[in-house]
Amino acid sequence: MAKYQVADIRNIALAGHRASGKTSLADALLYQAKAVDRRGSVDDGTSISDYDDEEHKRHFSIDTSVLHLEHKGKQIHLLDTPGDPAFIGAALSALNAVENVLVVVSAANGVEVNTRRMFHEAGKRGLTRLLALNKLDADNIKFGELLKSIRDTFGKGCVLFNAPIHVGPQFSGVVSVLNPPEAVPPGCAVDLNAARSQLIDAIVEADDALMEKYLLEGSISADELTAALPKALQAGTVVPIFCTAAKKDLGIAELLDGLATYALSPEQGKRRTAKKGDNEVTLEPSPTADFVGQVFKAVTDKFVGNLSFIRVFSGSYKPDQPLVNVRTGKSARVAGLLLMQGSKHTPIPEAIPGDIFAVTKVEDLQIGDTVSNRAGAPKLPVPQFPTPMFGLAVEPKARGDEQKISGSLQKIANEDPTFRVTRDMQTKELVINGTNQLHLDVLINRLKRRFDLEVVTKEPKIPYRETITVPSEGSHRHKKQTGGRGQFGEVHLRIYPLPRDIDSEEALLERFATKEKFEKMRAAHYDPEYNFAFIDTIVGGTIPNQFVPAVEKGCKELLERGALAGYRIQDVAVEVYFGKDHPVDSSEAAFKTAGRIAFKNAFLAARPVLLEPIVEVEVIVPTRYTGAILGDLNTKRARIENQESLPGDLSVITALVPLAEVTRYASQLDSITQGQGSFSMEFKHYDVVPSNVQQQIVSKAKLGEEEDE
Ligand SMILES: Nc1nc2c(ncn2[C@@H]2O[C@H](COP(=O)(O)OP(=O)(O)OP(=O)(O)O)[C@@H](O)[C@H]2O)c(=O)[nH]1
Ligand SMILES: [Mg+2]
Repeated sequence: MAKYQVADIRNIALAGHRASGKTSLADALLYQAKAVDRRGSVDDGTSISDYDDEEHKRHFSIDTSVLHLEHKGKQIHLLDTPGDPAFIGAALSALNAVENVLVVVSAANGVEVNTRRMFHEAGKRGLTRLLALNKLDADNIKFGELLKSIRDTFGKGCVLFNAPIHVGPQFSGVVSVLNPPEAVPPGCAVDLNAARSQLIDAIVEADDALMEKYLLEGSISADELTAALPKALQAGTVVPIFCTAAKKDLGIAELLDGLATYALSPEQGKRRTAKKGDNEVTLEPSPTADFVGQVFKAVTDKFVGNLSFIRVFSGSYKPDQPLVNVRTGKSARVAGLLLMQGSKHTPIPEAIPGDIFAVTKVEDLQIGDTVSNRAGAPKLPVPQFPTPMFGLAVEPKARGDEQKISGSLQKIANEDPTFRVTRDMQTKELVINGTNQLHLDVLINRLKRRFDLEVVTKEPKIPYRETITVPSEGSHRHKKQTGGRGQFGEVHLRIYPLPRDIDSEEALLERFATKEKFEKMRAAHYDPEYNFAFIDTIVGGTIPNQFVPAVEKGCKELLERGALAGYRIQDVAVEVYFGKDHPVDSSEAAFKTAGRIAFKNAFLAARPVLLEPIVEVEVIVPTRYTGAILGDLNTKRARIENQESLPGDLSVITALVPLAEVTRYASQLDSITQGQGSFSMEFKHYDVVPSNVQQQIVSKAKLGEEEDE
């Protein structure tokens, strides 16, 4: 039996912009709650939460760390997420494991790009949001303006639960707004009465009866307000603000009390739904329900091997039960359940709904996998992550390491949903994709430290795509007579642009490969990866049935190789309708080659174009830089979507820009704004490359004539 009940659990992610003080708050909270016996510090490289060597060296968080503490009878699981957009995958993943998000704002810097991002991501998931205004001890803080900008940006529901006594270097602590003291302490940064009415207004907003009482009687007790809070927090009409200086341990005891008192338990928070066949099932946090959990983090630890972090959504789990991966159906034995404290862990006998624990050495558990203790359990939706678009070609430093490097990079990719490893079919180079340069730098270092493998990187790779704009046709006769048995195969085909919104074989048959359009259709196959259709309308066995799959294979080879400039092909349908064979010389290999070259001939005649990835860039800068930012974006083929002013004399600019133009935006923005701007970038869609740019890319690629091998 666990020491605590489901109602006692509080799962809280710390999120927000880089360097706002999330990790420092985590260290301070752990120490305050006596969950650790020493006070960790980011600056000294002794943080309990940023425990990784790379984190120590760089002084920022790279992955989410999982921590826990007990306070006022509550079991609090804290997930400290990284704030740099490079590691957005880890931060988003953590949001799927909690009911509450404490968005940390640096009082010195105000609202920044990732503050907004995480606040909205939490809202989208129906999570309860709380705010910490940290670094209140820093110089040049204008508290009134800061508060106004927060309320203007995130809504009037953002209300002070406590207020600072002095701000800046004299900041000495906080005073409660909900239960204000009789005498207002000198130096209080706000008018406590006004702050309290704002707080009450926000709370009664979610409760009609209370609102009525308030309007009639003009006052409301602290107890009544507290009782009404869970509903308001659930509805998001109240977003409590706590004031802190993590580095000086000020406001930490009050924040800890606040989290234990106001954060929602798994029973109060929003339920998650899973799918069982076609049915939606709501996962109830009942200890006696069937066990369902989800993996939200996976790492390989030097000492214990692979570690998978699981959040329990319903039912209880004990280590003597099998752990079934619902995706693969595979069942594993676990050695034990671990309660994590950064890099340290203690065994626990059981996990109940809401719990967060880790297991070791279970193979093939990926982020997003649903786990249960029996087969056929409902499956939670796999979380979506931004598509990693920043690519670098890598090459081993030492000869002979190729195999090891691609295998080890694959292991790293399993732990990071925003990292991918592929091979460029044209250049045969290994290409890694991540969110940005910093992200890839960190992972290349990880490759070195963990696997002792070194790579050199080459210029950024843009994942262009090739497609066609009009239907066309092509054929090829592959004939070779080089002593002994010859080779013979002839293929005739037509190709068509395939609409991009087709996403399954059913959709293909319904909307494109219909009997009306392809009267002689014998079969139609769909490949979602390339949005590619292969349609067989061969009459009278001009290509014998046993060779048709080889023709399809040949076409698929071209999809990967590209025809115009060596990039992947997408959005094309191929209709094979005629061919010739030879009773002795025909072979699979011959038809494969004939199919590939016929497709290529048709492709090049179908007004092919290159597509390029377009990203949405959001930039926040002090208003005086707006002109410079817009001017620079204009030279980058950008389409400005929106420009707004933010409180605090800031501007936010959103633009759609070809990825190729912004691979070095981090350093460019820094130099335009002297380091005072921040930005985020996310893949949106593919668009046709302007023809002058296409010419440059195509001539650079200089694809050789297709070998008629
Ligand atoms: N003056 C002051 N500095 C602080 C405070 N809290 C954190 N810092 C400093 O701010 C820097 C960043 O702190 P972190 O705790 O690493 O910030 P973070 O939000 O975890 O950063 P990321 O992990 O990169 O997102 C460190 O140098 C801290 O010492 C504070 O309350 N006051
Ligand atoms: Mg951190």
